[in-house]
Amino acid sequence: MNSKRTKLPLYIIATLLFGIKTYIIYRFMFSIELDNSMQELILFINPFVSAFLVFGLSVWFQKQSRQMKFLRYTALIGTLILYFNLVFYRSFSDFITIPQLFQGSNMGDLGSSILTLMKVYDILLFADVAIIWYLSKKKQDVMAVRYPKSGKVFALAMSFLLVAGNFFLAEMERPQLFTRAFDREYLVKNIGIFNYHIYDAVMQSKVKTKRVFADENELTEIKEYVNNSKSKDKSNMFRAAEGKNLIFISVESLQSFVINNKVNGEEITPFLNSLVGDEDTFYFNNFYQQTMQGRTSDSEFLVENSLYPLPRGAVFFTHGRNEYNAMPELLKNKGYYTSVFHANNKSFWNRDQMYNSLGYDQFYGEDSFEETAENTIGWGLKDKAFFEQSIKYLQSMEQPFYTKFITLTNHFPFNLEEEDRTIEPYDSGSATLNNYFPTVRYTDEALKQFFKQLKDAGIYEDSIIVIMGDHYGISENHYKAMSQYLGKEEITPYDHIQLQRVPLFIHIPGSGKGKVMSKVAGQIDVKPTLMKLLGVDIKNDIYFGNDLFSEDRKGYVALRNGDFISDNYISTEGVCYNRQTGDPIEKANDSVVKETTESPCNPIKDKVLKELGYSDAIIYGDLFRFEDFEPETNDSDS
Ligand code: GP9
Ligand code: MN
Repeated sequence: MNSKRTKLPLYIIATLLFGIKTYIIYRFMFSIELDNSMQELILFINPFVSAFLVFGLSVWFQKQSRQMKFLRYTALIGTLILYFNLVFYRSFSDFITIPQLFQGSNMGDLGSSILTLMKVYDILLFADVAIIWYLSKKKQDVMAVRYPKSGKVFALAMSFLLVAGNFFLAEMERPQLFTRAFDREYLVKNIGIFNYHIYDAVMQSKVKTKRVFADENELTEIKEYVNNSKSKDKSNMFRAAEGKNLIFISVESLQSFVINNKVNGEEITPFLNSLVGDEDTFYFNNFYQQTMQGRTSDSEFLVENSLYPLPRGAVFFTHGRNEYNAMPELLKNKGYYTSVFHANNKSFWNRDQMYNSLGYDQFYGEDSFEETAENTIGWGLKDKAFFEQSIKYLQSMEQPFYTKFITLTNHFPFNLEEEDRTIEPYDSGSATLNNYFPTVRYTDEALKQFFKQLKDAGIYEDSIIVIMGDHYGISENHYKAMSQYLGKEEITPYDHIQLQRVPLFIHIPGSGKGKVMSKVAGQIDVKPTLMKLLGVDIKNDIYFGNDLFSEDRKGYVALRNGDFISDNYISTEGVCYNRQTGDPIEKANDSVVKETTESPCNPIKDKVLKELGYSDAIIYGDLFRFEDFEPETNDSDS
């Protein structure tokens, strides 16, 4: 009988047919962006790897008929999964996630338009299933395999090896692909749609269990802590901007070290520098970014909620469906119209979903802007075009409004065309640092133009404008060049913490009270500060920041890894430094104080860790679903 068998068993044929079909769908039916040949290669490989992983399991069936049946049905089910995703994608430009599948409204939308989303030629996507079906019925004898145990084990080992190889390449191409829980498009592009669904299912069940075991009483202790750490006094800025529009600009990768600084003898940020010391602007020069793996999205999370992002993964992605009591919702209750402008794909960082949970009315994503070859670079629309194209939306927007703008041009690797460069790159061993300066300058100019456009549109006077850097742009990999630029021998752990400072400007036209504020502050403080400025009642809110205009403050800023900056100390890598001098705190016998009981950093460290833990408990347990945040009275004053 064996002599009759072909060299090409059905499970191999199925792998090839299904693999090539999947590749065609990825490449030509989903609009997956491929930036380099490595990504092309990974996208080509992963369909075959996934197909082999599944079809390869068929060799374990003793009975030929079972083997054939397994291949028929897995090919059919696999194709249906692909096809559902395709139909869904045609409507939402996104891949299905498990929670979405159970979200009635999305599926309802899809239901009504489903016929328009299906094309006649889609039938061709089932061609391989038909072939596999036919061969499995008619050629069972020649196409089934009967491997000895070792052959079966070999097939299994092969498939694991291929998967490992695929994941290795993916991790190389996109480091921390899994822990950073990126965009779904990145996952699909790198590990394929089937592995993506498995990943999604694992994530989902992890999130669900933590949530299931959470209970309402956990909030009691947290509330007590939070109420003790809130600012209690009423600052002279309380309600200073009541009724004004809030225009919040999150500036990509803008760090504080460029402010009032020069490169090649030229100012880097002339416009922002003009705001420092301006009578209508509060500039915070000791303001720290507190993000983790979720980068821009983490900084958004900090700002909107005054809660900490998660120690791993992006909370936007992992807890996009939680209950929050965020700025958009609070402002909406006060009659504001709330929106976000960001010229990137809407599902990036799961923003489309998260913005709903945060209570935004509208998200102007990539599809609200006109992109051409001239007005885009790197990550997409250039900042100048971005602001320019946004003005028309602002002009027709109901006031008061809260809008958040997220810029893009100053993103790693800081590409900029020659004609957009108004200052020359720096000259060091790091192209990243070198090119950072001209893109920062470009964004500075875009901001200057935007202020003018707001004035011309008659929006400026009735608005307050907040400008904040989202996170660092220059990573530790470029610290050699950085030390050269800063004229230091090396970047020490203390310097590294100081490089986590990002600018915060609060510009209030007509205020006249503007000044430079040097108190230690962080992104966690933005929400209470702005809410008090706009006269929003947050007495019953649960948050970890302080009002930056208040005198009653905790006196420290916690970084997500447990490091902190306090009024007097900086704690990092287990060493306590004097914040002013940068010197490690010394013991009498000259040795550096490690963070033991004798270290002055120690009591603060305890609070920091406690606070981070409370914030995590809120998110993992989705504890806000148990809380009713309604303010007690309408005219409450804090
Ligand atoms: C992407 C933009 C940049 O939409 O916000 O994200 P980042 O890589 O900085 O987190
Ligand atoms: Mn960013």
